[in-house]
Amino acid sequence: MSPANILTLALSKGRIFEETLPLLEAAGVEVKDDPESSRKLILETSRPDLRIIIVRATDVPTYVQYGAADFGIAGRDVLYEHTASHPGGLYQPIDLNIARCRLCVAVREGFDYHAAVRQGSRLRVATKYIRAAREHFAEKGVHVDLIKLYGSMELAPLVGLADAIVDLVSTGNTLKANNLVAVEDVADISSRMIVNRAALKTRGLLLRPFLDAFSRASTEA
Ligand code: PRT
Ligand code: MG
Repeated sequence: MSPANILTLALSKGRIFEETLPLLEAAGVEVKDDPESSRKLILETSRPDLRIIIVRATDVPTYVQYGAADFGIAGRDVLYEHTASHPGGLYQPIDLNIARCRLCVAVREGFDYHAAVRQGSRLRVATKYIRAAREHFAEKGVHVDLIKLYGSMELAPLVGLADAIVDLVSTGNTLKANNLVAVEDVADISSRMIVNRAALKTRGLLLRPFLDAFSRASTEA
């Protein structure tokens, strides 16, 4: 548990941290360290009652669920996979509209995905997003064997590990650089504020002003 009179916010470094800074600023919070250059994992802020912990993007829901962080920010992609094994564990009050991208099916240029689907072929699909992929293909009635990967999904179709991948795309540059093309959308992705359910009850007074400020700042943006 984080100390009684201090709130702990869990963030991942990189795009989520960067896109959260303006929201923190709107809530009157300045962060004292830069996670890219500092090796610190606990960052102080200009507010004595708020600290930030830096964890892997996929670990943010875990820290919040167990109450080691009172609140956090995580992508809908990460939350969807997390809630597959922890249903109902997290309160997800606000879509912050940051770190936006699309979850897509992508294949090697020249692979006729739609023809393969029409013919009822069984496809091998590599992904980090097993739940989202399973539900997407089940809904479309496409037969797939899913292969779980933890990163660099773009490589899988190039070396014959899979026919297709389900991965996040923002600019599309990574797909293009690897001669891959997106052939189907699975979901629109943005990041959400998540809150520990017990913290909301016991520290609601401390939390509420931050939730309100983030909510206001994200709708204004
Ligand atoms: O990178 P690391 O392995 O440490 O962790 P992570 O990939 O889980 O975290 P991070 O910080 O990269 O992403 C955090 C969250 O940002 C994700 O959970 C998404 O909700 C969101 N997000 C938004 C993205 C992207 N855009 C995105 N483009 N996450 C990943 N990417 C990847 C994409 O898969 C591709 O491989 O970035 C690469 C470049 O994308 P293009 O299309 O711009 O070339
Ligand atoms: Mg990444």
